[in-house]
Amino acid sequence: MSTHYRACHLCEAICGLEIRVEDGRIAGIRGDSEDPFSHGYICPKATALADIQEDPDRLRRPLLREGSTWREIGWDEAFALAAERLHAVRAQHGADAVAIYRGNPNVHNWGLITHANHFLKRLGTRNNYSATSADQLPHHLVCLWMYGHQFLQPIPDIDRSQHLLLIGYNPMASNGSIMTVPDFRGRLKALQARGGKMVVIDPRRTETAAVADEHHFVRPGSDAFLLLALLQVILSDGSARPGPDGVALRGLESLPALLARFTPELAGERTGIEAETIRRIARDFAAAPRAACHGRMGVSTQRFGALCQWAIQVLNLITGNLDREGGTLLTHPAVMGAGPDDRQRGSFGRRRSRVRGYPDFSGEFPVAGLAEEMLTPGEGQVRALVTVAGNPVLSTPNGPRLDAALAGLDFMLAIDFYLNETTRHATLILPPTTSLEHDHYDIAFHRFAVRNTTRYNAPVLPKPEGSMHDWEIFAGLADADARIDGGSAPAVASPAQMLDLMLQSGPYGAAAGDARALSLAVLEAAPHGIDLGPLRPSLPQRLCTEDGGIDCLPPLIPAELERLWQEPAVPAGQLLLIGRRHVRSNNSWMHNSHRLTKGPRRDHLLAHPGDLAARGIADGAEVLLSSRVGELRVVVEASTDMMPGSISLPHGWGHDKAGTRLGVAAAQPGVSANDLTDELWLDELCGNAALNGVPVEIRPVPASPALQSPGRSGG
Ligand SMILES: Nc1nc2c(c(=O)[nH]1)N[C@H]1C(S)=C(S)[C@@H](COP(=O)(O)OP(=O)(O)OC[C@H]3O[C@@H](n4cnc5c(=O)[nH]c(N)nc54)[C@H](O)[C@@H]3O)O[C@H]1N2
Ligand SMILES: Nc1nc2c(c(=O)[nH]1)N[C@H]1C(S)=C(S)[C@@H](COP(=O)(O)OP(=O)(O)OC[C@H]3O[C@@H](n4cnc5c(=O)[nH]c(N)nc54)[C@H](O)[C@@H]3O)O[C@H]1N2
Ligand code: SF4
Ligand SMILES: [Mo]
Repeated sequence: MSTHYRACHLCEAICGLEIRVEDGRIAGIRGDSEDPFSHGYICPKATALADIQEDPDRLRRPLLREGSTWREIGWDEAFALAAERLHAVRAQHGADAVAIYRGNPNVHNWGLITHANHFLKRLGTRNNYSATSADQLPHHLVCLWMYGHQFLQPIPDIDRSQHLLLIGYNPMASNGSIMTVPDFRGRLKALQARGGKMVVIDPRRTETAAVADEHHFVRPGSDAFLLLALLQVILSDGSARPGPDGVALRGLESLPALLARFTPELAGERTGIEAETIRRIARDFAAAPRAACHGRMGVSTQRFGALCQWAIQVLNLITGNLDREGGTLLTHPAVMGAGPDDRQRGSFGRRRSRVRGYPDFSGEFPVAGLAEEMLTPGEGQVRALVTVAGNPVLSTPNGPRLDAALAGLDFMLAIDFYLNETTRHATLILPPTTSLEHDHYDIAFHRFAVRNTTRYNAPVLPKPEGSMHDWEIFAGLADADARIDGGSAPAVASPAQMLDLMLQSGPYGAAAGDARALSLAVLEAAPHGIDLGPLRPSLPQRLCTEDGGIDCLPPLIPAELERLWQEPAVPAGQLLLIGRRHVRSNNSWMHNSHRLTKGPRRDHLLAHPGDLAARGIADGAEVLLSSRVGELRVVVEASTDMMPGSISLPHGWGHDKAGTRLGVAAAQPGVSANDLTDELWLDELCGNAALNGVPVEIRPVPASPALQSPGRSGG
């Protein structure tokens, strides 16, 4: 028996794990009580790492599709075939005919971060897509505009804050987002014990709302009115104390006039929160000694997502909480910290997408436009796709349209260890090792953590014979691609070798004269991780704007304010669809784990009893749920935790697409919320998918002789 320490890579909380291995198999997983950041906290998903490891459905060898049958082939043959087919598409139709989609685990498995471009850049396509544009794109855009860098994201300093205002964010289920916060519950209890308070704004009384001091229902998609009213109250009260001191705050003086018309009365009509309550929320926030506002999926993926994220930054800034202990602060990670010296600042609108002219962000187009690039003929039409760790048929708006588009491609390559709703369209699937079979460093999420820590862990299990790590797959593909032109790809260092260099030359490395002199060897000797201290103020030094100040009023914001002003009110009786996450479910995968999927169903619709009664629908009935793009059958549960007019369905389910072999999930397939979300329902400013606030209708299933089981019945 052996014991291993390891950071969990499944979500953003990066909890420390203690993993016992017996006879080459995982015998137990529990929290690593010596992790200086998570202190032993874990959630139920961590133990399901054993299920991924053992899952007979997980692919172990390259899989080639011949018509409707699949056969395993060798790696060399697979690399050569992939390179050849992608080369042929480019030779005939040009580089842009190949598109790339990178899914969520790209930021959780470091070999994908360090090595993907070694191959993908060779494809030379401008058709890059990722989960970012169905997620946090507005955060990056606003930080690029205001602070000059997409990754300069101020993080709520929960451990020292006295007041948290959380909007469209459910860390009790998600364990945090753009705020790496292992044991949110424990940290919140400490905040409340020192007299602090948490206010939650959400159309559903969520698990987080249940432990809040105050929860207010908000009409889906209306948060921009609320946030602007909070700013308006604080500015007109004269209680603003903008900061940080010593930083030029460009454009701030224009805000009072621009925001004057966004009153609490208007916000009250639009949001459903009373004007007087809005005034009090604003005054409580402004008066709190140390406060932080954070908004996530609920406000990021809606039609005014970028405007909401801008308003949240301005709220923290005008109350003096930006770059202040207990407010919001930038992190100082051991590697890849954002600052004026790096090249990852980001860019916006340098190019336009071919079909609908959407702007790019940092070289990526909005994923809501991917299907139309495949379906619309003409020069530059996408004819091949490479997916890396993503399942966009279930994850992106109007999944069925993408599903149909994938079926018509000339070639698709998937780098993934499951045959699923998306990868079933591939000609070739290349499965990497599991995360426990390779070493791990969390490159992405130390950068967004509520405390500075660092942690490297060696592989828990040996690399099985004949398997490849993600990074080795990219190296193999790059080589095969180079060979077609008679060359060879440059040799690559391993992720660990790259990490060692980054650590040594980073802010805590010997090169910077730091006493800790971090290196790979130092981290290897400290498998529980190393604490680098609480977040600390760092402005204006870290700002990357041209004049070194903060742009409080980015050029496109006034037009956005006008767009919001013109936004018609939601018609009475209109139902609006919102999303939901559950602590035992992880995006579109891990539904093969019996340990996670057993128990009560979690893929059902939630609606207010009044909305059901008005339509003659009983609690527990099957209903038809429809939007502009589709219709599906689903079981509905009546819940007074829902705001009237809003209706909630989780995403990532819908495992009934033909040709996949998801064992356990097939018994409980669920339906996909993205059969109903709309590829034209976007944040028009940046093209981010508006997955929340989608207009939908429900009706009883008409009495019919041939009753089918729940599933997709349209789209
Ligand atoms: N309606 C609605 N839609 C949503 C959301 C919502 O809230 N509502 N949320 C959105 C958000 S925030 C996100 S991030 C996206 C997520 O959606 P996607 O980007 O599609 O990501 P996942 O659903 O996590 O799919 C992960 C895929 O990666 C594979 N995989 C897992 N680990 C590895 C690995 O180490 N290597 C490789 N090569 N493959 C691996 C899995 O088998 C699976 O196929 O969904 C978005 N879609
Ligand atoms: N267990 C688990 N954890 C996860 C994931 C998972 O799938 N499962 N996914 C991971 C990923 S990829 C991400 S991005 C993070 C996301 O982390 P969170 O942002 O915390 O995710 P959600 O649970 O989707 O929370 C969004 C909340 O917004 C609310 N909401 C919806 N529409 C509106 C609106 O118009 N206004 C307001 N104010 N609220 C609204 C919803 O009711 C919901 O409570 O979670 C990560 N962690
Ligand atoms: S909260 Fe996230 S990181 Fe922590 S154990 Fe659960 S899945 Fe892993
Ligand atoms: Mo996400």
